[in-house]
Amino acid sequence: MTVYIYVQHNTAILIDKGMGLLYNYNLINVIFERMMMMKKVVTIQDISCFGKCSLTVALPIISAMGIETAVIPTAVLSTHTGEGFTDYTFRDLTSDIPAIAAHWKSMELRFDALYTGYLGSPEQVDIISDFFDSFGRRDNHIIVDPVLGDAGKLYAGFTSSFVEKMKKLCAKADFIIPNMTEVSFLLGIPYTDSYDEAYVKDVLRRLAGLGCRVPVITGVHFDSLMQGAAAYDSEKDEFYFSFDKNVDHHFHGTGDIFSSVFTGACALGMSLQQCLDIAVKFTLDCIEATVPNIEETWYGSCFELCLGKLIGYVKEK
Ligand code: PXL
Repeated sequence: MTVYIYVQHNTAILIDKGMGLLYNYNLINVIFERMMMMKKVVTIQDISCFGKCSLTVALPIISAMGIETAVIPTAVLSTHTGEGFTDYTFRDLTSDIPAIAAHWKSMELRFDALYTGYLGSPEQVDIISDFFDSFGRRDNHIIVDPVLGDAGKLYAGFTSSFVEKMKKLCAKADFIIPNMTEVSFLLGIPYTDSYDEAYVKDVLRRLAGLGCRVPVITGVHFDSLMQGAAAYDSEKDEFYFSFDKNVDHHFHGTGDIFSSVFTGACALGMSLQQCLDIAVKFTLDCIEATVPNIEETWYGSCFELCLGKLIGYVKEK
């Protein structure tokens, strides 16, 4: 029996040639549409068991955007390594990654976006680079958040050889999403918190020189009123900016929030400007939701309180 399915407007028509039957199934259409629309992302970063960053942020955020989210944990830590935590545990999962990749390859899994965050060791960066070669395609996106540091300093445990490896990984990415600290380490230039638009455009061009198609810088501000992100599409030679209200507080994990929303938006096929706008807006929502809880939630942001809004933003686009 051969069944042909035609999807037209809001209905699916099933035609069984042999029996000459013709069915019109609205319900099937709904399932069919959802299957066709459901995007798949794989995110590769650590699990900080407590501390609201990396996978515990990326997984709920990308899932809330209606995207199937596969994960490869790079390491398990008891907390993140940022300010306020000491004596954390660290279990390296580097040796698990090639076997996971081989299993997935045998199943011919395909992803609409490959998104990396915190990586635990230089060897791990090489393995992820191979993963990009295996799972990158002309029609999917490789997004690298080159997690290296903040406020002018490298995170605990990172060295200049790790920075060199990360630069090579950036060369394979369609999008990289550094903050200004990471920009300074990737380009080998002094960190500055005071700059103008010409400076941002210059460093964006130099980041594209690393080999990635679209560098995106987070936490960009030209005054104390507005904060946002800047991007450069090197193929089109066009710059993009998105700003919203600046809130004078800094919370750990907001870079992970931005990159996760950006990745989700990319996988959903939004334009670069839309990706920037939704990521900037949601990151601000999370910061504003955290301010009243600052005493209790000093180690991360209250993104959980904003997931409903994110679902709304996705529906609007
Ligand atoms: O948010 C970035 C991040 C992710 N994972 C771990 C970290 C950090 C930043 O400090 O320590 C383990």
